[in-house]
Amino acid sequence: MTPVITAFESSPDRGRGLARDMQVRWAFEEVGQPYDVRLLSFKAMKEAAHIGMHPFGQIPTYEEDGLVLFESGAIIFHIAERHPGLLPTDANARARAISWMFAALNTVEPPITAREAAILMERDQPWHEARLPLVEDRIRKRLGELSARLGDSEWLDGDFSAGDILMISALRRLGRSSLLAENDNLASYVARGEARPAFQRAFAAQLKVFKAAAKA
Ligand code: GTB
Repeated sequence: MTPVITAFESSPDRGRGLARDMQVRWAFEEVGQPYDVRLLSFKAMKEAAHIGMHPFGQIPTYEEDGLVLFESGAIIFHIAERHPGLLPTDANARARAISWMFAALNTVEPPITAREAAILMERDQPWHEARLPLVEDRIRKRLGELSARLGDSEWLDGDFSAGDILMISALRRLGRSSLLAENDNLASYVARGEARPAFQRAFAAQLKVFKAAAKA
């Protein structure tokens, strides 16, 4: 069976490829695995049929031959385990690439999503003006550390891996903020990821969905 993932019927990111189906699409494209997409409205995401697949009523999910997965990191790990190309075969190098997957999700992305929440949901709070610079400093610290580790390397640890998909996806969430540009090598790293043909195909696919929804 062709794997099926879920995605927003009309993404609030307006086609910028920031919703988390994007990194799953990217992983599929990197390994050459065709996939289908089931689009969901916000209402459908909170209905029993979807909650049965995703306890938190979110996208993305993954379905294949009776297996249902949620959490983009777990889905990408599953794809990477099933197909060559996203995790090294050498056991130690593979373990290091998996560490980078966790680092992206658990260490680098949290302050970035906290900033998004501050901007999108906390703007009216009396403490917003004081909190935002604190959150941004936390991001700056992490990006400085990541930048120092990446140095002049092309990817995080040798060949491109699932760790790079997740790290670049986390950094892309900074959008047009100047935070990324403060570290030239991180801005170039993201640009290198975005230039990959697999990224381009994944981006075009999610943009097509957004444009179709906007027309309807
Ligand atoms: N930890 C989970 C994972 O990695 O899969 C998080 C999944 C998640 O946050 N899903 C979001 C969702 O379903 C969409 S991707 N939200 C609806 C809800 O919770 O009710 C996050 C996202 C949403 C919107 C933008 N944007 O507009 O730019 C970017 C990212």
